[in-house]
Amino acid sequence: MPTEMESELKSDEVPIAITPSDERINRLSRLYEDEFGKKPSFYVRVPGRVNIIGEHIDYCGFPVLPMALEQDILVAASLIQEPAIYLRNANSKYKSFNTKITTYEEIEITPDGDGKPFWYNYVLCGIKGALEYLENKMENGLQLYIDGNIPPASGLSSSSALVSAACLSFLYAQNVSMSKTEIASLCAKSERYIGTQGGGMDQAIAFLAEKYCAQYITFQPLQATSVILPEEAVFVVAHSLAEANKAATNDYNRRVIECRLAAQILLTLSGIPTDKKIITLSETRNKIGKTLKEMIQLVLTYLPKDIYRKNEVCSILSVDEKELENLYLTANTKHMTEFKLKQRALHVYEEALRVEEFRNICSQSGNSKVNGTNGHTINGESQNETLSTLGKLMLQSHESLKNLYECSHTNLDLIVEISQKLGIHSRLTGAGWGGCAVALCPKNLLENYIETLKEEFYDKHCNIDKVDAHMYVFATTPNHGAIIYVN
Ligand code: ADP
Ligand code: NG1
Repeated sequence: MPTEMESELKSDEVPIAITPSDERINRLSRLYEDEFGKKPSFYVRVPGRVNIIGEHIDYCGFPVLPMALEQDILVAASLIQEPAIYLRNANSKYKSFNTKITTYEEIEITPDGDGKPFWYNYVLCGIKGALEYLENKMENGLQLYIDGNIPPASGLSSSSALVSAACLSFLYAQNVSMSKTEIASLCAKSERYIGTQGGGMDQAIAFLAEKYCAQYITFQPLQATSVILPEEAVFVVAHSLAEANKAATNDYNRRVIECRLAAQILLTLSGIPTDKKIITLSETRNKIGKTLKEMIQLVLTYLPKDIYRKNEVCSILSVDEKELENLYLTANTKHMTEFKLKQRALHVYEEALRVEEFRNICSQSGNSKVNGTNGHTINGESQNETLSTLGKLMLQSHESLKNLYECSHTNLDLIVEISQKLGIHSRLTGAGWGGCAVALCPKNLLENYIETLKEEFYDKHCNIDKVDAHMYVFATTPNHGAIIYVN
């Protein structure tokens, strides 16, 4: 089966390579064989990601700047001749699950008793999305064994890696190939079956990532441009030890719909006719035709209040409450009666500006490297200045997420504070309310920085022995995107 696909493979499709023989693959292969009585016929590997800057703006249509991690979801798979999925997980906390598959309409994604999705629902999201794309034409079922090492519910995209790995495995099993951007968009759509209205950053970087560089990702159309990060910078991820499952609360969707309402109001009050369709803050800016800085002023003019009540929003948009709920709110936000529109819109436009600034600084320092006027070695002073400017943008991002977007956590704030005392700037990464912080650390301070976090945060604050803390704080290097391994 893979031979045909391999011969037709285009450069913009997910790469297919010979399965490497490493300890992790070999272990997964043994587990697979013990369970299913045969060796897997292919593997799919999808990385997690850390977002360097551009938080909570992908669903508003603005560019983001993530990179893929070494940590991933690895799936061992083989085809079966019945319309069914058999799911196993190398981590015993994730229980086995089997199900018949007929049509995508019949795949139900329901939460467990705590209102949290069962782990296998993320797999079902990927399969549901793929089946919908295939208009229910399915040739093979699958036996899947999953091994993931991305810290879950921590803002490093474990859920998207799982959804994407399932979707990619299923499409490959049906002999379907797609471009990386097509499959990334399909996976973003598929993950929304879990109930959260994500923007697509995670699935985009999962497929479009390249080794050694971050990606500047734009939406509509989806596109990724490599960003070379300054040579002297190391991005360190530190877990706050607070997990936050996005789909278990309505925190995430609340922010999404507050942005939708802010966008609709800005357009309406600017006198531009709306067709009542959902519009993003980015589309609103395009329609109004203003710069990001001008949009910030417009937010202060048209959305001056700290709190907007439902009836006020209805009256500005000339809709009744039922219409407002049906047009703009999600199942888990319909009951909301108050909205913070100014704060959310300010964060979005200001964060979008920070992403542009961050990218420009990186490309300027990258260009000077190419031209042989490399600031890293020739002028240490200018390199320090670059890192400090980039770090400050990350710190401003954190402050904004904490104060305007209200999605930080006291542990994250403490990590940021401890880092700052060493002159290192950091920010929460991913959705927040817990999860991880990412710090921009100059290479020469790396060892000292990680030791300080182990002592001041993990040991003193969380009672975690310095020796065990290495699991929670690590330096990253940008990794490549999804890949399929065959024999
Ligand atoms: P994240 O920010 O990591 O994407 P989410 O809250 O969106 O966090 O999703 C986390 C959920 O994804 C977990 O609660 C679990 O259900 C699922 N998940 C993550 N990693 C794995 C894994 N290795 N195996 C099974 N399920 C996983
Ligand atoms: P995490 O928390 O890493 O899964 C979520 C969204 C992203 C983006 C960020 C905030 C999903 C699948 N992911 O990421 O699209 O909005 O929050 O920037 O919903």
